[in-house]
Amino acid sequence: MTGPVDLFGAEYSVYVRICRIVLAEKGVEYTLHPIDVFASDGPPQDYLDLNPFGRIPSLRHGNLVLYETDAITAYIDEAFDGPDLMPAGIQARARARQIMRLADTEIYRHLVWGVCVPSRENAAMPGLERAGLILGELQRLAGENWMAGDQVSLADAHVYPMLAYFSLVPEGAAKLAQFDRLAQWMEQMRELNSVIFSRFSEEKPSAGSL
Ligand SMILES: N[C@@H](CCC(=O)N[C@@H](CS)C(=O)NCC(=O)O)C(=O)O
Repeated sequence: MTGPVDLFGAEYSVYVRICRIVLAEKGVEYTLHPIDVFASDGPPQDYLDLNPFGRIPSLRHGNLVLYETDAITAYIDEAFDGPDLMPAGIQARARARQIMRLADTEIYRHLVWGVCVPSRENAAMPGLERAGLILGELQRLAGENWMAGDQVSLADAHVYPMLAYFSLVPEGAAKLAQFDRLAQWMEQMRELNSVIFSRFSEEKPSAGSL
């Protein structure tokens, strides 16, 4: 399928950033259309035509409109030239999918919404209690250099933005430092152009602290 690629969402969103990392790793040009789901009056009405649930991101390519990040990233990987972003081996692919699910069910819920978001309001961070379990398990499941397989994959793109927010919180950074392979993986990810290009505003050198 041909046609322009349009991504709808906000730069602050972890799920939008996952898609941006994947688009950049594939070398796909796209236009990012800003949609602020947390605006006081909610997302614009015409965005709800793309995603009636009002969540970001959504992707439009030709006449295909998709929402749900794992569907979007799998589509980008399969529809465009560029490096394969799923490992070749069946077991490594299974591991990549498992890690992506784990990111949605545990990391996003407990380490982003249970740590990063409350930290901005100086509120208690209930997710910190679960951080050791989550990070320990993630480190156990992860491959030697990348999350799954021997090169960057959709799983790396899925996990990084969530842990980037977590590591911006001092307590989160301290927890991550206890998991040496994960900490090293974070450093390696920070050097990818796709990750640099999609940095959250808080990660940019001029940013103040959260
Ligand atoms: N399951 C969705 C989750 C997307 C999601 O939760 N996005 C957040 C921003 S990072 C959002 O739109 N939140 C607004 C809301 O839930 O109303 C996906 O994989 O794309």
